[in-house]
Amino acid sequence: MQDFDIVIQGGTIVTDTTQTRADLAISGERIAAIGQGLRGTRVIDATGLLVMPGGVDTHCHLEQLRPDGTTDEESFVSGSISAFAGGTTTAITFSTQFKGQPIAPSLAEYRSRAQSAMIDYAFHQIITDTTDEVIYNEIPALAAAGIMSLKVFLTYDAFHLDDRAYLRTLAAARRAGMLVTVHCENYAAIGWMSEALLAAGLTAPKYHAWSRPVMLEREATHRAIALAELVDQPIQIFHVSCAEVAEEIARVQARGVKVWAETCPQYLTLTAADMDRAGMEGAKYMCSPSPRGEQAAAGLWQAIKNGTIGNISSDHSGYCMQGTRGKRSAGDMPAFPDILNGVPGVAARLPLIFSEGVAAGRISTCDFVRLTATHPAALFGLHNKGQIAPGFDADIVLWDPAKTVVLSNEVMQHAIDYTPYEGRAVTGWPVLTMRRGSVVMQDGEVTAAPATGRYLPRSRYHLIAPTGRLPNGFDVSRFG
Ligand code: DUC
Ligand code: ZN
Ligand code: ZN
Repeated sequence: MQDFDIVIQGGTIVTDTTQTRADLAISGERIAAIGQGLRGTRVIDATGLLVMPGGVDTHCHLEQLRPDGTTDEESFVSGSISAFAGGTTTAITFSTQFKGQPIAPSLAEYRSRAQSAMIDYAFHQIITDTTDEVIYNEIPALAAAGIMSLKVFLTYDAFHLDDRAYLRTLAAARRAGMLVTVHCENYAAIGWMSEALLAAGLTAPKYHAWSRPVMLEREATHRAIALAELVDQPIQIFHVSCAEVAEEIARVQARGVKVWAETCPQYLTLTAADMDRAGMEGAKYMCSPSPRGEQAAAGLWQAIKNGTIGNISSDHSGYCMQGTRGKRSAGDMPAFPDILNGVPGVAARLPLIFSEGVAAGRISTCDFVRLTATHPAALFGLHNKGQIAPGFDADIVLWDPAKTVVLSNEVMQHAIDYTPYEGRAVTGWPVLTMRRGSVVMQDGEVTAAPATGRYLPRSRYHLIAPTGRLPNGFDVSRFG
């Protein structure tokens, strides 16, 4: 019998649909075989462990550029270390267009920075300014460069697209065969609410949640979907925070509209009450949409179980509590609208979802793999990722389902100076991470060298093709 480069022996192989006691063989960078009694030059003992695809995190902010020429604090190197520590091997990160500027220069800068990554990576392109040049030349050029997903924000001064700009982006994406991801919150209402809260002297972090209640996410989600239906452009709704929003999505999914949904661990584990702490402490839990009430997590788990939500990403968006580039970039005790929104979570994602999902009996181990690796990879056209089968990249995590770990900032191994999950105990832990056949983390020690990650260009794929159902049969994207 042939000797493979590596054989992982004695574990339980988990895919999105099956769970089998078998050996897994790797040749070079790829999975070569699954079977019994496989022989390898190197043998890894996985007795008592789950053998799962490395996590695919399709929403992860690393070294994101800022308009002033600086970047967010989590670099591609530190973010890769944190990803590997938490069992994730692939991430989609964000290239940003700045208002008043073309895409190409910031994309070139971002691509160059990304070369230091150790994870394999692809990009979403954030669209903030829909000039004719962007719509008719730069978006098609993105597709040619393998960037097949756009992100648009329906809120934030610096990013917000109005309905017409959103429609132009949808039409351009349809022509280019891309998926559009959408941050759904009502811009005008949040601005108006925030001004009123400040006028009333309500400035603390907890008022972040008051400034953007559920109906503002629900309304924007409804509008984002309705306009996508007008154009017949598939979309994924980012970071769904509660059942009321999931219900908007479920209703149109039932009609066959191509709308997918993502949620994140913070909406399953944190609540608005976490922001109600003294001083700046509450800012540690501030993200957008806001964490919701006590009942939100139960509603989201229901939407996960019934298939409305198929992707659980981290939305890793880390900002330090100390220093001048993070949560305090506008001062020591800024009012809530001036505090950067986001929480770190690329390392915590898989352990939190395994613990709250599988160990707590809410989802199966196969569901876990589907939600955190297989479906996100398929939805975003990462065709060699997210599955354990011959021919796929040998991105593997060996997972101890019984190991209990108390989360701490040190364990996260990121560049951010806190974790919102400090002190939380989880059951289930990654003990070894392999990226394309190389062990990159074992027992918490990350060994990958910078610049060993690979850019993953994508091309057109069927899953995100338009449905062909157009109002009055008129394809507005050919003219609009
Ligand atoms: N939306 C994101 O997707 N990430 C960070 C902040 C935000 O509002
Ligand atoms: Zn967002
Ligand atoms: Zn994000």
